[in-house]
Amino acid sequence: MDTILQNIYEAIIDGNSAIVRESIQKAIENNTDPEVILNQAMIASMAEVGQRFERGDFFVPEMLVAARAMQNGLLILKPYLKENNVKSAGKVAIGTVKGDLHDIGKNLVSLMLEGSGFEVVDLGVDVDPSAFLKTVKGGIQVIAMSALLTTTMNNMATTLEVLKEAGVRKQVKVIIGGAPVTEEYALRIGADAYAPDASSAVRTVRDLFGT
Ligand code: B1M
Repeated sequence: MDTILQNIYEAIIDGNSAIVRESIQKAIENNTDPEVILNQAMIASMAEVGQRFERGDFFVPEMLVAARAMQNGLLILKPYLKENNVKSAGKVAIGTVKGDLHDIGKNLVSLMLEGSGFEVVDLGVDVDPSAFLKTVKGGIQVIAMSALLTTTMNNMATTLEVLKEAGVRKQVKVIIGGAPVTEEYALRIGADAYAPDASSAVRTVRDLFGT
Protein backbone atom coordinates (compact mmCIF):
# COMPACT_ATOMS: atom_id res chain seq x y z
CA MET A 1 0.00 0.00 0.00
CA ASP A 2 1.44 3.48 -0.81
CA THR A 3 2.16 5.92 2.03
CA ILE A 4 -0.94 8.10 1.65
CA LEU A 5 -3.24 5.07 1.54
CA GLN A 6 -1.43 3.70 4.59
CA ASN A 7 -1.97 7.04 6.38
CA ILE A 8 -5.71 6.93 5.62
CA TYR A 9 -5.91 3.31 6.78
CA GLU A 10 -4.12 4.01 10.07
CA ALA A 11 -5.90 7.31 10.76
CA ILE A 12 -9.32 5.62 10.45
CA ILE A 13 -8.25 2.89 12.86
CA ASP A 14 -6.98 5.62 15.24
CA GLY A 15 -10.20 7.59 14.79
CA ASN A 16 -8.29 10.67 13.64
CA SER A 17 -10.78 12.43 11.36
CA ALA A 18 -8.53 15.42 10.61
CA ILE A 19 -5.73 13.22 9.22
CA VAL A 20 -8.28 11.08 7.35
CA ARG A 21 -9.78 14.12 5.59
CA GLU A 22 -6.37 15.66 4.84
CA SER A 23 -4.90 12.40 3.50
CA ILE A 24 -7.90 11.64 1.28
CA GLN A 25 -7.65 15.13 -0.17
CA LYS A 26 -3.93 14.54 -0.82
CA ALA A 27 -4.61 11.17 -2.46
CA ILE A 28 -7.22 12.76 -4.74
CA GLU A 29 -4.77 15.54 -5.69
CA ASN A 30 -2.26 12.80 -6.56
CA ASN A 31 -4.87 11.30 -8.92
CA THR A 32 -5.37 8.14 -6.90
CA ASP A 33 -8.50 6.35 -8.11
CA PRO A 34 -11.31 7.09 -5.55
CA GLU A 35 -12.34 3.42 -5.63
CA VAL A 36 -8.79 2.42 -4.68
CA ILE A 37 -8.92 4.88 -1.74
CA LEU A 38 -12.28 3.44 -0.72
CA ASN A 39 -11.45 -0.24 -1.03
CA GLN A 40 -7.75 -0.51 -0.23
CA ALA A 41 -7.56 2.05 2.59
CA MET A 42 -11.02 2.77 4.00
CA ILE A 43 -12.96 -0.51 3.82
CA ALA A 44 -9.78 -2.40 4.70
CA SER A 45 -9.37 -0.28 7.85
CA MET A 46 -12.89 -1.16 9.01
CA ALA A 47 -12.11 -4.86 8.55
CA GLU A 48 -9.03 -4.41 10.77
CA VAL A 49 -11.15 -2.58 13.39
CA GLY A 50 -13.54 -5.57 13.37
CA GLN A 51 -10.66 -7.99 13.87
CA ARG A 52 -9.27 -5.94 16.77
CA PHE A 53 -12.75 -5.95 18.33
CA GLU A 54 -12.95 -9.73 17.97
CA ARG A 55 -9.50 -10.14 19.57
CA GLY A 56 -10.54 -7.92 22.48
CA ASP A 57 -7.98 -5.22 21.57
CA PHE A 58 -10.77 -2.75 20.70
CA PHE A 59 -14.06 -2.08 22.47
CA VAL A 60 -17.24 -0.33 21.31
CA PRO A 61 -15.90 3.24 21.92
CA GLU A 62 -12.87 2.57 19.66
CA MET A 63 -15.15 1.07 17.00
CA LEU A 64 -17.33 4.15 17.26
CA VAL A 65 -14.52 6.70 16.79
CA ALA A 66 -13.13 4.68 13.89
CA ALA A 67 -16.60 4.61 12.31
CA ARG A 68 -16.88 8.38 12.75
CA ALA A 69 -13.51 8.91 11.04
CA MET A 70 -14.68 6.61 8.21
CA GLN A 71 -17.92 8.61 7.80
CA ASN A 72 -15.96 11.90 7.77
CA GLY A 73 -13.66 10.47 5.12
CA LEU A 74 -16.62 9.36 3.02
CA LEU A 75 -17.91 12.95 3.02
CA ILE A 76 -14.66 14.04 1.34
CA LEU A 77 -14.70 11.14 -1.13
CA LYS A 78 -18.41 11.36 -1.99
CA PRO A 79 -18.23 13.88 -4.89
CA TYR A 80 -15.48 11.85 -6.55
CA LEU A 81 -17.43 8.59 -6.42
CA LYS A 82 -20.40 10.10 -8.21
CA GLU A 83 -20.81 9.88 -11.95
CA ASN A 84 -21.80 13.14 -13.60
CA ASN A 85 -24.90 13.96 -15.64
CA VAL A 86 -26.80 10.75 -15.03
CA LYS A 87 -30.57 10.73 -15.48
CA SER A 88 -32.91 9.30 -12.82
CA ALA A 89 -32.94 5.56 -13.36
CA GLY A 90 -35.62 4.65 -10.79
CA LYS A 91 -36.52 5.04 -7.14
CA VAL A 92 -35.04 2.87 -4.37
CA ALA A 93 -35.81 2.81 -0.62
CA ILE A 94 -32.83 1.76 1.48
CA GLY A 95 -32.41 1.06 5.18
CA THR A 96 -30.59 -0.98 7.80
CA VAL A 97 -33.04 -3.45 9.29
CA LYS A 98 -34.73 -3.31 12.68
CA GLY A 99 -32.39 -3.62 15.67
CA ASP A 100 -29.27 -2.81 13.64
CA LEU A 101 -27.40 0.50 13.93
CA HIS A 102 -24.59 -0.12 11.41
CA ASP A 103 -24.92 2.35 8.56
CA ILE A 104 -21.56 2.74 6.82
CA GLY A 105 -22.16 -0.04 4.27
CA LYS A 106 -25.75 1.07 3.76
CA ASN A 107 -24.57 4.67 3.20
CA LEU A 108 -22.01 3.45 0.66
CA VAL A 109 -24.64 1.53 -1.29
CA SER A 110 -26.89 4.60 -1.16
CA LEU A 111 -24.08 6.87 -2.35
CA MET A 112 -23.18 4.61 -5.28
CA LEU A 113 -26.85 4.24 -6.29
CA GLU A 114 -27.31 8.02 -6.26
CA GLY A 115 -24.10 8.40 -8.22
CA SER A 116 -25.50 6.03 -10.82
CA GLY A 117 -28.68 8.04 -11.28
CA PHE A 118 -31.11 6.35 -8.90
CA GLU A 119 -33.33 8.40 -6.63
CA VAL A 120 -32.73 7.07 -3.12
CA VAL A 121 -35.07 7.33 -0.14
CA ASP A 122 -32.84 6.62 2.86
CA LEU A 123 -34.86 5.30 5.80
CA GLY A 124 -31.80 5.25 8.07
CA VAL A 125 -31.03 2.54 10.60
CA ASP A 126 -33.17 0.34 12.87
CA VAL A 127 -35.90 0.41 10.23
CA ASP A 128 -39.16 -1.24 11.22
CA PRO A 129 -40.73 -3.51 8.55
CA SER A 130 -43.76 -1.18 8.56
CA ALA A 131 -41.55 1.69 7.33
CA PHE A 132 -40.41 -0.40 4.33
CA LEU A 133 -44.06 -1.33 3.69
CA LYS A 134 -45.05 2.35 3.71
CA THR A 135 -42.57 3.12 0.91
CA VAL A 136 -44.11 0.41 -1.30
CA LYS A 137 -47.51 1.97 -0.76
CA GLY A 138 -45.87 5.26 -1.79
CA GLY A 139 -44.77 3.76 -5.13
CA ILE A 140 -41.20 2.60 -4.46
CA GLN A 141 -40.11 -0.06 -6.97
CA VAL A 142 -37.03 -1.45 -5.21
CA ILE A 143 -36.29 -1.98 -1.52
CA ALA A 144 -32.65 -2.38 -0.44
CA MET A 145 -32.01 -3.83 3.03
CA SER A 146 -28.70 -3.95 4.86
CA ALA A 147 -27.78 -5.93 8.01
CA LEU A 148 -24.45 -6.35 9.79
CA LEU A 149 -25.46 -8.58 12.68
CA THR A 150 -26.33 -12.27 12.53
CA THR A 151 -29.05 -11.48 15.06
CA THR A 152 -30.71 -8.76 12.96
CA MET A 153 -30.48 -10.30 9.50
CA ASN A 154 -33.60 -12.30 10.39
CA ASN A 155 -35.49 -9.01 10.23
CA MET A 156 -34.97 -9.11 6.47
CA ALA A 157 -37.14 -12.23 6.40
CA THR A 158 -39.63 -10.57 8.76
CA THR A 159 -39.87 -7.54 6.46
CA LEU A 160 -40.51 -9.78 3.44
CA GLU A 161 -43.22 -11.53 5.45
CA VAL A 162 -44.83 -8.18 6.28
CA LEU A 163 -44.81 -7.19 2.58
CA LYS A 164 -46.40 -10.54 1.70
CA GLU A 165 -49.09 -10.25 4.36
CA ALA A 166 -49.94 -6.75 3.15
CA GLY A 167 -50.37 -8.17 -0.39
CA VAL A 168 -47.68 -5.93 -1.95
CA ARG A 169 -44.76 -8.35 -2.28
CA LYS A 170 -45.18 -8.68 -6.06
CA GLN A 171 -45.20 -4.90 -6.56
CA VAL A 172 -41.63 -4.47 -5.37
CA LYS A 173 -38.20 -6.02 -5.91
CA VAL A 174 -36.07 -6.61 -2.84
CA ILE A 175 -32.27 -6.67 -2.72
CA ILE A 176 -30.35 -7.51 0.44
CA GLY A 177 -26.74 -7.30 1.56
CA GLY A 178 -24.35 -6.78 4.46
CA ALA A 179 -21.44 -8.75 5.94
CA PRO A 180 -23.35 -11.78 7.32
CA VAL A 181 -25.76 -11.99 4.37
CA THR A 182 -25.19 -14.53 1.57
CA GLU A 183 -26.71 -15.38 -1.78
CA GLU A 184 -27.96 -18.62 -0.26
CA TYR A 185 -29.71 -16.69 2.54
CA ALA A 186 -31.32 -14.35 0.01
CA LEU A 187 -32.69 -17.34 -1.91
CA ARG A 188 -33.88 -19.01 1.28
CA ILE A 189 -35.93 -16.02 2.48
CA GLY A 190 -37.27 -15.22 -0.99
CA ALA A 191 -35.46 -11.92 -1.67
CA ASP A 192 -35.11 -11.05 -5.37
CA ALA A 193 -31.39 -10.35 -5.23
CA TYR A 194 -28.23 -10.24 -3.15
CA ALA A 195 -25.09 -8.16 -3.64
CA PRO A 196 -21.80 -8.58 -1.75
CA ASP A 197 -20.64 -4.96 -2.10
CA ALA A 198 -21.78 -1.48 -3.10
CA SER A 199 -20.62 -1.61 -6.74
CA SER A 200 -22.31 -4.92 -7.41
CA ALA A 201 -25.42 -3.61 -5.62
CA VAL A 202 -25.65 -0.89 -8.28
CA ARG A 203 -25.32 -3.42 -11.12
CA THR A 204 -27.92 -5.67 -9.49
CA VAL A 205 -30.40 -2.84 -8.91
CA ARG A 206 -29.97 -1.89 -12.59
CA ASP A 207 -30.86 -5.49 -13.49
CA LEU A 208 -33.89 -5.37 -11.20
CA PHE A 209 -35.10 -2.26 -13.05
CA GLY A 210 -34.22 -3.91 -16.37
CA THR A 211 -32.07 -0.90 -17.37
CO1 B1M B 1 -20.36 -3.45 15.15
N1 B1M B 1 -20.19 -5.35 14.80
N2 B1M B 1 -21.45 -3.79 16.73
N3 B1M B 1 -20.30 -1.54 15.41
N4 B1M B 1 -19.05 -3.38 13.78
C1 B1M B 1 -19.54 -5.77 13.56
C2 B1M B 1 -20.56 -5.91 12.45
C3 B1M B 1 -18.88 -7.15 13.99
C4 B1M B 1 -18.68 -8.12 12.81
C5 B1M B 1 -17.55 -6.88 14.73
C6 B1M B 1 -16.85 -8.16 15.11
O1 B1M B 1 -17.20 -8.77 16.08
N5 B1M B 1 -15.87 -8.56 14.33
C7 B1M B 1 -19.92 -7.66 15.07
C8 B1M B 1 -21.07 -8.51 14.52
C9 B1M B 1 -20.94 -9.97 14.88
C10 B1M B 1 -22.05 -10.76 14.32
O2 B1M B 1 -23.19 -10.43 14.33
N6 B1M B 1 -21.68 -11.90 13.80
C11 B1M B 1 -20.40 -6.35 15.67
C12 B1M B 1 -21.01 -6.23 16.93
C13 B1M B 1 -21.03 -7.48 17.79
C14 B1M B 1 -21.56 -5.02 17.42
C15 B1M B 1 -22.30 -4.76 18.74
C16 B1M B 1 -23.29 -5.87 19.16
C17 B1M B 1 -21.19 -4.53 19.81
C18 B1M B 1 -21.71 -4.35 21.21
O3 B1M B 1 -22.45 -3.44 21.51
N7 B1M B 1 -21.26 -5.25 22.06
C19 B1M B 1 -23.02 -3.42 18.47
C20 B1M B 1 -24.43 -3.61 17.87
C21 B1M B 1 -25.18 -2.31 17.74
C22 B1M B 1 -26.45 -2.50 16.92
O4 B1M B 1 -26.39 -2.40 15.71
N8 B1M B 1 -27.57 -2.76 17.56
C23 B1M B 1 -22.10 -2.82 17.44
C24 B1M B 1 -21.90 -1.45 17.30
C25 B1M B 1 -21.03 -0.87 16.38
C26 B1M B 1 -20.73 0.63 16.34
C27 B1M B 1 -21.96 1.50 16.60
C28 B1M B 1 -19.68 0.92 17.39
C29 B1M B 1 -20.08 0.78 14.92
C30 B1M B 1 -21.10 1.14 13.81
C31 B1M B 1 -21.11 2.62 13.50
C32 B1M B 1 -21.91 2.89 12.24
O5 B1M B 1 -22.16 2.06 11.40
N9 B1M B 1 -22.30 4.15 12.14
C33 B1M B 1 -19.62 -0.65 14.64
C34 B1M B 1 -18.67 -0.99 13.63
C35 B1M B 1 -17.94 0.16 12.98
C36 B1M B 1 -18.41 -2.33 13.25
C37 B1M B 1 -17.36 -2.86 12.24
C38 B1M B 1 -15.99 -2.74 12.91
C39 B1M B 1 -17.28 -2.19 10.90
C40 B1M B 1 -18.60 -2.17 10.11
C41 B1M B 1 -18.41 -1.34 8.86
O6 B1M B 1 -18.83 -0.22 8.81
N10 B1M B 1 -17.68 -1.90 7.85
C42 B1M B 1 -17.84 -4.36 12.06
C43 B1M B 1 -16.70 -5.32 11.73
C44 B1M B 1 -16.62 -5.67 10.28
O7 B1M B 1 -17.50 -5.41 9.48
N11 B1M B 1 -15.56 -6.32 9.90
C45 B1M B 1 -18.73 -4.57 13.23
C46 B1M B 1 -17.37 -1.18 6.61
C47 B1M B 1 -18.54 -1.25 5.66
C48 B1M B 1 -18.19 -0.53 4.35
O8 B1M B 1 -18.75 -2.62 5.37
O9 B1M B 1 -21.12 -2.57 6.31
O10 B1M B 1 -20.02 -4.75 5.58
P1 B1M B 1 -20.20 -3.29 5.41
O11 B1M B 1 -20.74 -3.01 3.95
C49 B1M B 1 -20.17 -3.63 2.80
C50 B1M B 1 -20.88 -4.92 2.38
O12 B1M B 1 -21.35 -5.68 3.47
C51 B1M B 1 -21.93 -4.45 1.44
O13 B1M B 1 -21.38 -3.26 0.85
C52 B1M B 1 -20.36 -2.69 1.66
C53 B1M B 1 -19.04 -2.60 0.89
O14 B1M B 1 -19.14 -2.10 -0.36
N12 B1M B 1 -23.27 -4.10 1.92
C54 B1M B 1 -24.33 -4.24 1.08
C55 B1M B 1 -23.71 -3.58 3.08
N13 B1M B 1 -25.03 -3.39 3.03
C56 B1M B 1 -25.45 -3.77 1.82
C57 B1M B 1 -26.70 -3.78 1.22
C58 B1M B 1 -26.81 -4.25 -0.11
C59 B1M B 1 -25.71 -4.72 -0.79
C60 B1M B 1 -24.46 -4.70 -0.23
O15 B1M B 1 -27.98 -4.29 -0.76
C61 B1M B 1 -29.10 -3.69 -0.21
